Amino acid sequence: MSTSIPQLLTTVDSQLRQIGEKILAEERITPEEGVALFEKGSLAFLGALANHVRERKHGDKTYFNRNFHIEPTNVCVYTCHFCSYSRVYAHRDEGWELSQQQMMDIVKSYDGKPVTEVHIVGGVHPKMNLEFFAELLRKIKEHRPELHIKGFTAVELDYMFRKAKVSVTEGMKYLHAAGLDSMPGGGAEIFHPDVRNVICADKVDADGWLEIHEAAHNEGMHTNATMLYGHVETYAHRIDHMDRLRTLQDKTGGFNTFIPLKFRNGDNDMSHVAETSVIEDMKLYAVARLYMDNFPHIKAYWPMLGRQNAQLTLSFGVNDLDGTIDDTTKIYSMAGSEEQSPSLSTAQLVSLIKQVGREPVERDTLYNEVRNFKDVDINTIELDPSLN
Ligand code: V47
Ligand code: SF4
Repeated sequence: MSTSIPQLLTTVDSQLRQIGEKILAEERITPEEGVALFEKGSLAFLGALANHVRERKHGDKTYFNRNFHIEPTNVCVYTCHFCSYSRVYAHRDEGWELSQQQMMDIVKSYDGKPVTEVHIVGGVHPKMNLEFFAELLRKIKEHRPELHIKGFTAVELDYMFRKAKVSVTEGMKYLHAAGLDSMPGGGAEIFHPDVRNVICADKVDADGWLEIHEAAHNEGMHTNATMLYGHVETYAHRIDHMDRLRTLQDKTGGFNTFIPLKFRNGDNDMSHVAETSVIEDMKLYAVARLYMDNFPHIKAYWPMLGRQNAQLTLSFGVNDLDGTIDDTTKIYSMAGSEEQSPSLSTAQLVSLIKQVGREPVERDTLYNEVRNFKDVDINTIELDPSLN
């Protein structure tokens, strides 16, 4: 693919050509150039460049992990208009609230199974406080010390810390000591206040979100970052969002993965907003790969995109397909995502990756390689009992 890029550069206008040359020379592109890529870059142009960067960083390697989700509650004090999942506290009888025992039962149901990570994320319930979650973390670690706990968006933590009247640094140290290993990237949405004030005015703002991730990085923890795209934001808002993340990453180096999340319009206050096309989605992944030069990984979340589109992203800069999530993940199925009951066996995920000529690698949360499936035959893989 990379040998054809110089030829491709002769077919585009001078600004795109200069951007392309910078990318080939491993130079950083500016916010203006990022916007120009969205405005003028064709799918073929963006895809070729993003794939070049992806292969420069990772070759054909495509990571996934074996994880499961716990969603403690969908009761939430906030009112994000894009959210199909939450129930306000007054209507909490329509939602769910898991006890510590119920959550430990979920953890125990994976005993003996080769999962490496539990991902804990949910709504912001006014009664599930810092102490409640610290206790849960301790119990999980006591039961299964080697299980990596990736938990709580900056939105959940901001509320927990403020309610407990602790500083962000104190709160983060406390949860880290209780067993929290890393943080997922949710709650970022679009940072720019012109958009944030329209779609999710009442939760933590951009500076608060970034402060919490910085505190986690200062504690030596890694975190992810998301961007909810494809609703009322402009290209400039997307680049502004990515730029704030790129700037923090320059300072801390604590982000592992950038995860663009496609807005799904099922059953929420923004159902009148049309969803983006697959072409727009692929362009977004490609620009993300090109702009976020200091983020090691770009992840596509397959339960949201569907399996075939997730395969397609692997040619547009993506090198990670998340994990073999089981069907407790409701935030997307409730918003009308492709996968109503998202669950893939390891064999199925490996096959998806191999079908598009990439090299499946099981990783742990910190991208240490657990197993490389390069030489595994996909015709016999379903027969391997360890991969179900
Ligand atoms: O912040 C909510 C998004 C996020 C909708 O770090 C929606 O590994 C689309 O952040 N359409 C939470 N998206 C989930 C999240 C996540 C997911 C997978 C992996 C990781 C990780 C993090 O879900 C929210 C919000 O941006 N979301 N509603 C919707 N209608
Ligand atoms: Fe609550 Fe998160 Fe839904 Fe916003 S996106 S309403 S914070 S559950």
